Parts: sequence; C-alpha cells; structure tokens
Amino acid sequence: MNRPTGRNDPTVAPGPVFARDAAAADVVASLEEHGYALVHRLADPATLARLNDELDPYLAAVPLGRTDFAGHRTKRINNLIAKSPAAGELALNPLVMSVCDRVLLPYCVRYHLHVTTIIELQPGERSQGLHRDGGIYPVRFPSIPMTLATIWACTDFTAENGGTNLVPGSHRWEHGREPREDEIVPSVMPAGSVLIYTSNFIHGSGPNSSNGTRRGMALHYNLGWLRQEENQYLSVPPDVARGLPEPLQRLIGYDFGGPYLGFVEKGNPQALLQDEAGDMARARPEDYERAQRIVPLVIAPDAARRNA
Ligand SMILES: O=C(O)CCC(=O)C(=O)O
Repeated sequence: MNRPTGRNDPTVAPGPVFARDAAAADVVASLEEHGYALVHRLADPATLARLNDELDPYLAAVPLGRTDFAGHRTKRINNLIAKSPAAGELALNPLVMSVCDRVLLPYCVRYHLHVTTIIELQPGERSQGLHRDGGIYPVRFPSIPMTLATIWACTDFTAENGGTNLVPGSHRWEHGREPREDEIVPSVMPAGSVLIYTSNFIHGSGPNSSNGTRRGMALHYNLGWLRQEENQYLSVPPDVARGLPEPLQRLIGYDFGGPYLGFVEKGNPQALLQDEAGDMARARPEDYERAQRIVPLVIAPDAARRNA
C-alpha cells in the first residue's frame, strides 16, 4: 500500500492510493483507517472506452439537474445496468466484489446493487453539499456499513474539475459533526480509477472550475435486507434482466436478500428468469448458514428517545 501523500502534491491524490493489483484486505484496511481508498486504473482502457461510448448518447440527451443536491450544472443518468453492458461488467469487478464481501457480508447474507448513476459535472458547477450516503436511512452515525460506494473516474478527476471532495477520518465522526474547510481534500485520480468508501464517510462532488467535463460513475452496493435506493426491478424488469449474466441478475436483486427475504410465488426470484421452473425452495441452505454467522444488531425500542 502506498502511504498518504498529502494534499500539497498536485500530481498524486491525497490519501491512500493503490495500484490495480491491490489486495482487497489492504483496501479494506484503508477504508477502516482513513474512510476511503483510491485504486488507480482498475478499469482497463478498452472497458472504459466502451463505457463512455455506451453512455455518450444518453448524456447528450439529458438536461442539467434542477436541485442543489443534483447540481444545476450537472448531468445525471441512472439505470445504468439496462443501458450499458460495460457498467454491468464494472459492477462485478472482482476487487470491488472482494471488498464488498469483507465490508458488507459480516452484516448480511447477500448484498445488492443499490444505485447506479453517471454524474457529469459541467464547467462552472459548484461544490455539492457534503453528506454521508447512509443518510438515506434513519440511523445515527457512525453505524455499521450499510452501503459501499464506488465512484469510477470516467474522465480524469482533478482538484480543478470537481474530483470528489473527501473528508478523511469522517467515517468515525459522531453524528452531526461538520467538517472544517481544512479537513476537506479533493480526490485526484486518472480515468479508469475508482474511489471507494462506505455509508459513514462524508463526501460530495467538488466544484468544476476547469473548461472540461468531469464524468464519474457511481455504483453503490447495500446490505441485502435494506431497500435499494434505485428500484432495480422496475429499472431492469424480468424481460431485460434475462439478457444479463446470472451474477449480475443476482447482484441487482433477482435473488434473496436473506432467508425468505424477497421471495416471489414461494420461490427465489432467480427462478423467474430461468426458462425452467428453477429451484423454488424458499431459501438456500447456505443462506441459513450465512444468516447464523451474522451477529444480531441491537435496535433498542427506546432508541428514538435516546437519540433525540
Ligand atoms: O460526483 C461525485 O463526486 C459524488 C456525488 C455524490 O456523492 C452524490 O451525488 O451523492
């Protein structure tokens, strides 16, 4: 693992930077220590080129955002699994899957793809409000990791063009603590790289003061017993899902989120996508085994009162 290099070196991203052959354990250690990790050039150039080619027509057609959070000079598109085979390939990236296994599987039987978004900052865009992705759920921070975010750099990310603003260490901060200006650092990484962090980590897109666009692809994963941010079943209905590789079908949610969780007609939604009847058992034995290994969470009945 390369050690943090500091924000004053303009050629290298601040914080923990890894090469594409990084070990998942080292990336996870970085998430635990710093709250984030950058893996340089994890996507090969051909995949990245296909991704951008597949998305260009959608981005050309989409209007600018209309809210402060989505950005007034930002183009966003969702439902990337139905739109781009290259996005589906990157969603299944082996290093990312291995990091998800280590970060999310201690808390769930299976994780799912949570949300897919292209975020293209146009010149003149301002900073997005800093936030934690876990804010979508009613929990107090820091919490267990509910989501794992990946932001793939489809173009270079620089301090000038809006490379994601990061708040190192904020994954451990108490609820409500706001970062000072000097605690925020921009992510700097070449196209094809990926930024990784969890639901506890404070971040937001940076301001684009350059003349070019900054294109990022957010592919986030969540615990299989939480509702996904993007409704993957309406976005990728069965007729479309049948055309996807089986691991991707399962990842977007055509599978149990735990024993009994998410069944259809007494069976696994995976069976719906097969021509044959499939395994209509309500859950797989391995799901029960995994469920046994999860330490039950404490959600005390008086938690709301205590947190007020
Ligand atoms: O575009 C980025 O760099 C981050 C965007 C983000 O965090 C969001 O839209 O929730």
